[in-house]
Amino acid sequence: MKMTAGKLLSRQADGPLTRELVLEPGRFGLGKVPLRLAPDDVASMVCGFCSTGCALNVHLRKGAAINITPTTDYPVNLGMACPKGWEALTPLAAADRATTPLLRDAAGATRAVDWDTAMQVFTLRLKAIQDRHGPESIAWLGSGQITTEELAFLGALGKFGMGILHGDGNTRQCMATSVSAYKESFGFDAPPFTYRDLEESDVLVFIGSNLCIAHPILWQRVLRNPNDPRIIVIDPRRTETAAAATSHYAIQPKSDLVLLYGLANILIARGWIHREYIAQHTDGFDEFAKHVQAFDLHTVAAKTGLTESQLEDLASAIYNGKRVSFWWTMGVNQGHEATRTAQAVINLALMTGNIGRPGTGANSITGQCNAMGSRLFSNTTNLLGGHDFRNAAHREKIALLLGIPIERIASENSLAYDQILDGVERGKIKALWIIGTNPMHSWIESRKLRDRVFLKLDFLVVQDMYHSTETAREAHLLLPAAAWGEKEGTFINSERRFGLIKKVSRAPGQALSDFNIFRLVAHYWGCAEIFREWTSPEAVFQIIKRASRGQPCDITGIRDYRMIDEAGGVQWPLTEGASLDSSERRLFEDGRFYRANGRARFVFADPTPVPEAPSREYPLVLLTGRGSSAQWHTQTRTAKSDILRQLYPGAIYVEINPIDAQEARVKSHELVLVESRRGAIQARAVITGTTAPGQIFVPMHYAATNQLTLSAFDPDSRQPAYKACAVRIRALKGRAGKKRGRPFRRRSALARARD
Ligand SMILES: Nc1nc2c(c(=O)[nH]1)N[C@H]1C(S)=C(S)[C@@H](COP(=O)(O)OP(=O)(O)OC[C@H]3O[C@@H](n4cnc5c(=O)[nH]c(N)nc54)[C@H](O)[C@@H]3O)O[C@H]1N2
Ligand SMILES: Nc1nc2c(c(=O)[nH]1)N[C@H]1C(S)=C(S)[C@@H](COP(=O)(O)OP(=O)(O)OC[C@H]3O[C@@H](n4cnc5c(=O)[nH]c(N)nc54)[C@H](O)[C@@H]3O)O[C@H]1N2
Ligand code: SF4
Ligand SMILES: [Mo]
Repeated sequence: MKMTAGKLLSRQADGPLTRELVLEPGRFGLGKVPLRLAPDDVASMVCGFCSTGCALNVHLRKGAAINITPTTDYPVNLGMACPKGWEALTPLAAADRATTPLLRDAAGATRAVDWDTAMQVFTLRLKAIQDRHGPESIAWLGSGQITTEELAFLGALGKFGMGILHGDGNTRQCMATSVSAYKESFGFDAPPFTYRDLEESDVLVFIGSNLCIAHPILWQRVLRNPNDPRIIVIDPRRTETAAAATSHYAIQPKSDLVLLYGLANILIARGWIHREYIAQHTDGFDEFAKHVQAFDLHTVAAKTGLTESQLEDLASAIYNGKRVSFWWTMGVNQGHEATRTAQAVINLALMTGNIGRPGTGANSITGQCNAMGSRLFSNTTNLLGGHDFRNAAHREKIALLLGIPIERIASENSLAYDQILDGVERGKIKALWIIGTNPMHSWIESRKLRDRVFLKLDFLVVQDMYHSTETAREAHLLLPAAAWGEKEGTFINSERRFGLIKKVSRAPGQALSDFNIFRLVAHYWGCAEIFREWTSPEAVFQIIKRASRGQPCDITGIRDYRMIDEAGGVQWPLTEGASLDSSERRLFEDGRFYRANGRARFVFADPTPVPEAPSREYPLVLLTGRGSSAQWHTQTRTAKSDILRQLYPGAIYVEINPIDAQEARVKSHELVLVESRRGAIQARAVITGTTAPGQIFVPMHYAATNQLTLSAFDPDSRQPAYKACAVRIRALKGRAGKKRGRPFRRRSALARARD
């Protein structure tokens, strides 16, 4: 149902408004922060796309940002940048920037309104819903692409100021699995590595990571490795990374857990393990060793599609390496048993003593520029600074620190993203506030989201830099946000490094930084008192510091923004008084983990069946993921650059193996119908050996892709399993454009393997 101004008023009339609004618009002049840089300055700041966290020099002329070059003396990228970084200024100037708040009117059309009207509508509507249906009736979805200070503000405002119980973010789509895995295994969400480890290993194992495309500058770091390293890629597809590796193990999709247990079994059986390390620093090894005995060579080969000798090679590469590092990304995190799979990677590193030394580690590479900020400071999956909502002492600590009554801090965790959407579908959650994410495109099984979830909402607020995104177009109220380059704050990259972003450009029209929007909301909601100290991003950074004290992510030793700027970023932890003696630091060098007894834990479970195995009717496995280094997610930003647009196919395409293409009578560049039980889409055929027979690949950057995917989640992390569901293909044109192709019937290798 679309909300209209008319409906809004009638809802206000029939919904009791028990609280009074605080309206002092005249007094609340936010103004625009003046540029602090000199008109012809060069400002170095971290990139706003991926979690690599490269530093870019933005060149100003007469106060206008005109060009970008990569920063040469930054420890992350050493003068390199990928196409997105070079083109980072272009999306700011796009014609579809949201420049004023937009409110949907009675006819369903939107009209521009001023901030006062927008904030009145926002507050009245949400308070009316909350008063009538209780604190569980509104929720927010945030983003790993806004600053740490903005995430902390949103989390504190939502939970402590507005009394919202449920808030989550797009980090759930991406990193929830690593968070759960690290928490259980290490006692804290702590990726242990520093990027230098990429250069110091002699064996690098990449599991479900297409580093060349998704983290191109990290791949450059691998190429700088002077040890002639053995690079191993475990991925069903022969990706750019797999093709460049020493060896590629093309496993059957979602057979990773079996593979990793099988490798553990070989290593244990041959005594290729580090007994001393296991005894001194870990718990649960004996049970684990017993558990993996069932994963014998024969069974593992049959389930993974690898040969027994490939398995033995892989195990001996791990054994023979002096410094073995394991790296994983979405091929692991986005699966139905993802947390256990990530932990199986961790187990391999622990049992071989490959952790806490240069060139080693069980290393999850994160995704978005500030996924790490979201993981620790967004007050969603954990209480500010990696604390626990369910722990009374933690609640007391944070209440004291923020000067709020402890009753304002819920003693329960928030619902996860998918549970929030379920709540909407069941009519329990009536309003959503979506900030810096585009779920209409990126969420799994998007038809369901459109037809069964969003339709149920009484009120949808979207806060985005563009008015044109798939999600913004559904909004009852759109709040125009300033973007990267138009505001300041910090991002935390994959190796735990705080980096700075700066304001080098003015936001268009009335757009405000997310930070200032949150300040406005606090004011109009009537809870600005709690946020007296939250006057600027840097003031909030000081609050975050205090919240981190005594935690593994303690950053009380980072003085201020200037220190981050001058040091080339600072990795957590840095405790008060500690000196920053190295620009690249890794965790666990002393073998002490964050669990109460200081030991890491072997966590494991039995493998479970995939939620939707290929069948006669839908014989192929659909893989999805990143398509090129020039495309970013739902393409709201990268599609705005003429230069980037030349670097990838403009229309949706599907990669099909030649054998499957022949069987379905599909020719190169022809249109293909790709169908799952959820939907059917058309895509251009790219016939390639990259995907194995029985599998197809469709990039996630085109909105149609998620019409095919199936709502299935890892039970521990509740991260969506984007990477495997059953589909079929059909040629839309026959050979000479006359006949329709016959439906594709061959049994996939996976289906056969599961028999
Ligand atoms: N250019 C570009 N870079 C990006 C992004 C972007 O949109 N564009 N997004 C960023 C974000 S948020 C993220 S999370 C990262 C993602 O970075 P990656 O995880 O590296 O990227 P994906 O392509 O999603 O998935 C990686 C690989 O997993 C493989 N895979 C699929 N199923 C399985 C399986 O069952 N087992 C194994 N072992 N592998 C499997 C896929 O074939 C794919 O090659 O990239 C970040 N970097
Ligand atoms: N099929 C399939 N689906 C996937 C994946 C997959 O591998 N396969 N990967 C998943 C993963 S890992 C991820 S991380 C998600 C990403 O999914 P999304 O988060 O939906 O993707 P983005 O396009 O990055 O969306 C960010 C939004 O924020 C806006 N924005 C940018 N900067 C700002 C800002 O400073 N403030 C505000 N308010 N808005 C801003 C952008 O315009 C855009 O609309 O997609 C997931 N979806
Ligand atoms: S690799 Fe990532 S951080 Fe570096 S320039 Fe490219 S998108 Fe930006
Ligand atoms: Mo992601």
